[in-house]
Amino acid sequence: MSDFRRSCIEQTLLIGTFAAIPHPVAIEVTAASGVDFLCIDWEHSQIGRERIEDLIRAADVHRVPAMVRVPGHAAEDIATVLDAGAAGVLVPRVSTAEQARAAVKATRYPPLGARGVGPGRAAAYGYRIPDYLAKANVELVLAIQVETAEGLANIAEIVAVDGIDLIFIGPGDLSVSIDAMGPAGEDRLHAAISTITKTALSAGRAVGIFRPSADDIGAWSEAGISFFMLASDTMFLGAGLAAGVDAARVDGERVNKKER
Ligand code: 3PY
Ligand code: MG
Repeated sequence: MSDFRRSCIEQTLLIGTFAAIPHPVAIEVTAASGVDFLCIDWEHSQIGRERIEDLIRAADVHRVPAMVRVPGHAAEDIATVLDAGAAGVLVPRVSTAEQARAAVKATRYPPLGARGVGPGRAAAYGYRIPDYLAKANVELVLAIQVETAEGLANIAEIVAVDGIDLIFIGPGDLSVSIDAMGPAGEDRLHAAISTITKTALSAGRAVGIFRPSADDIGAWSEAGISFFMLASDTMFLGAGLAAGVDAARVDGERVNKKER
């Protein structure tokens, strides 16, 4: 089994981030930061299919597992990113056990699933297909997102689906879907996240969540969540730049009193 999948399944603390900047330089900078993994976000950023393979390659240079969040449930998209060498896949908006089973079918080779065999990068462009077939089912991480009211209602059936490694909570979509946005919805959102977490953990599934900042990682770890997607490269770039500009302005204006 890959170290990445073992760590996911054994619920070791893992800290990663979304990669939304479609350039290998951004991937290399992110990979060198000390993250345990990164997740190329094909759902919410403008990244083309060919570029995804180059982004995975850039993460591989640093030996950081790169998973990909696919845009939807299409088996072809899951096959594409796995053929490109992704360490795992994150499938968004899984709301029923049937959708969870379809994700397993697309990710796993027979007998667990029905993924097609091909000469992609993951199989050394066709030179190591038998080697890849022998290890893919045990090495690849399959994470599904539960982030809708329907998914919340069906959580017990979803977590019971064999072949899923990790239930990943998307608090943004979940808050919109259950009408729990903003401070007024905080308690309801918290309760929904706790329900998903407890149900998944009691079925033996690891749990992950997106957090925009590191402030409450400890609190969610105490609740049993072990896999954290901390913001994204674009969010860190924006926050880092804004903090630097603010600090420079304060220090500069301390001595430069001229009006703008
Ligand atoms: C959400 O918050 O909806 C997400 O999908 C975060 O990854
Ligand atoms: Mg979402």
